[in-house]
Amino acid sequence: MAAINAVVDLGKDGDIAIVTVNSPPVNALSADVRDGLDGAFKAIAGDASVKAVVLVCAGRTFIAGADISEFGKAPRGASLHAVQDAMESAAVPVVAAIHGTALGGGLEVALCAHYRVADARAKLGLPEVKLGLLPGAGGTQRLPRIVGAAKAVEMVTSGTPMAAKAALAAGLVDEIVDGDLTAGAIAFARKIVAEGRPLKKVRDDSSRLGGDAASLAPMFAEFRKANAKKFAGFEAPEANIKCIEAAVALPFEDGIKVERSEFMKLMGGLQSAAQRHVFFAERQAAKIDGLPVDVQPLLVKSVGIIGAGTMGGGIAMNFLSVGIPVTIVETKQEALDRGVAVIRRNYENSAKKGRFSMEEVEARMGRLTPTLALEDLKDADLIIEAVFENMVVKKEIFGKLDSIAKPGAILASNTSYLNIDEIAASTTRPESVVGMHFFSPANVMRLLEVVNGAKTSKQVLATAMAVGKAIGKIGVVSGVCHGFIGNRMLGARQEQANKLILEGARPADVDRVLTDFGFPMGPFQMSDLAGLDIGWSAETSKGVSVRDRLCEAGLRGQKNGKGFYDYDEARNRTPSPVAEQIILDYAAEKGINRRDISDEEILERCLYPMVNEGAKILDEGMAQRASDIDIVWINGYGWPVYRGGPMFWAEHDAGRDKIAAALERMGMDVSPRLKAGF
Ligand code: 3H9
Repeated sequence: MAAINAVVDLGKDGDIAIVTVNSPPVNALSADVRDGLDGAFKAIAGDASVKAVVLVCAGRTFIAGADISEFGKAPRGASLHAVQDAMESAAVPVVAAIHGTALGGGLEVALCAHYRVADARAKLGLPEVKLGLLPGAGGTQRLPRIVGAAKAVEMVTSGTPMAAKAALAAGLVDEIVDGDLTAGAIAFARKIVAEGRPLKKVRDDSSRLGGDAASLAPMFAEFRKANAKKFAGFEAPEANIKCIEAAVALPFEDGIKVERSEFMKLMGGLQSAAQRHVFFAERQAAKIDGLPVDVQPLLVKSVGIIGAGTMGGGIAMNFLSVGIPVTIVETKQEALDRGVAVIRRNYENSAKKGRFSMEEVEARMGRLTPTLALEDLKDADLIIEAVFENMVVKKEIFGKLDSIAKPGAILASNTSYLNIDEIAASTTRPESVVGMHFFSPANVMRLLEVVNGAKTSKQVLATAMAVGKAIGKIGVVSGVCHGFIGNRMLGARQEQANKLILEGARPADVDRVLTDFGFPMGPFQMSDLAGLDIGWSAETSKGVSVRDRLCEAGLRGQKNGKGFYDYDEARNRTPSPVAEQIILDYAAEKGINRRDISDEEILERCLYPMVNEGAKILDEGMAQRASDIDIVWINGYGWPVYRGGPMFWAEHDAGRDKIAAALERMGMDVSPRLKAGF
């Protein structure tokens, strides 16, 4: 085997040339890879003894796409299009041998091979939409020519890959290889040479598109309508659809021009920059600053959960679903039974929707041990306390756990506000105590704030992050402060929202401005959903806030159909006149002169203080990096991903200086970072 360069080799097996890409971690199409492929195909073109070519990748995957880290930088190396042309116009058949994930530019390269074979576990897809992009290397024109326009439009707008078996059925791969992929691909190449099969160019065959522009117009119209809500706010899905329409309506070369122009528009836009930022930020969040390389996470083979309420049950499901047994503890049999029943019902509902079988429901439930005895947690590797937010209760539980849990067990609290260090101090092993703050519904929401106490050991912190990953969460490390990263910033937003409705904005105005911005719901819709009476009690209520007054008047939010909004049986909402009057009366009592408040002011007052709080969180070292804050807000609070998170938005859209100036005008204490940079 001869090296073309550091990342591409060219070898031969008799008269079959083998081009191997070896560019860890994911064989992305960096300048070096493109140069290597360019060199390899040039060498092959000059070698008359070659009868066919196999393109294969070393390591864990076939080419996983263009190298995203090169985007936005000056172009370097061979162009991808030149490499694709060289493959497609090769004089001998080219076979792409796919394992792992052939994604984006990777699949687009494979689509320029004349044939494709795949490992049975391989996946093939065009996920560019998730980066605010579209496949810019012919994918929107070639994919529909194989799988049809209807399937292609679904694939490019969802970014969801196709499994090898489905790809075989759709004609996207020609054969599935059992056993060694390279050997299988070589055998396949020999077979097509022996059979004298043609050099199939995907671009030349439009017979599988599924119709012409006129006959497919209703399909596109229907697709847009069905997905309007899902795509709202995003630019990339529509651009992807347009390109598939072009594949149907135009000759290949003209379709490519449409693709190119739409790609360049997206690539130069803020949404793609934001979504690419999020891609890297998500991976960065997993890294713990200053973690010594020799620190290995502990093994977690069994979990104990205290509290079988909504949070405890949701948390338990995460573990049961990935095969980890859970012992769940409650104080009363009735509450325990109710919690277990909710878990079962959730699983059964998923099974009814076809997500998995009823046997799987039983397998998951079989891993759950309900108990009333805290002592039953003595063998658990990880214990997560998920009782209500009360420091006295939590300290008591941790004190007891200290004498029950085995040495080395991790003691975690799901608290969303309280001081982990104070909780840890009720044990003799604060190094084993950590915060694991799940978001509701805990079996669905991807965010996990991992709270690093003053005495939490590095190994325990690393284990909590690793456990999060194992159950499919995105862990973000937070320091100990009131509300940690997410709720602390939420508090800054809520404070302004509460003031705005007294000063003249209506709750529905505040909610509309934030949903127009891209949040799935506004602060008052959120309060209604959570329940206005969380943390409120009739006995202690002093009527000193709008919330107190609403609760005193019997408004509890969605749970009783009355809150800032009235809800009908289908949960449709209309602004509540009762709430409105309570707000007006309260404002009058406080002597507040109500005035018209613009949408712009609502947006600025809700979001700028949040950014400021984020900057303070960085000042205090409570978050490891600004991008972690973005990940918290995108995954825990519905910040629109195409706006990159609050810190990205401040930096690249709203402008840090503008925010700082506005906050000064509001008389707020401004973090110096807002001027200096995050
Ligand atoms: C595209 O192709 C555009 C074209 O249409 C046209 C152009 C003209 N580039 O996720 P992991 C890094 S757009 C650069 O933890 P996994 C990643 O940052 C692209 N780097 O592994 C991480 O680095 P680090 C379309 C990349 O096993 C490391 O690799 N393709 C790229 O859980 C490991 O990643 C995509 O959107 C990349 N393309 O998952 C696919 N991909 O270790 C994006 C990964 O320093 N990639 N890295 O943190 C993925 O979906 C997953 O990485 C993959 C592996 C499924 C492949």
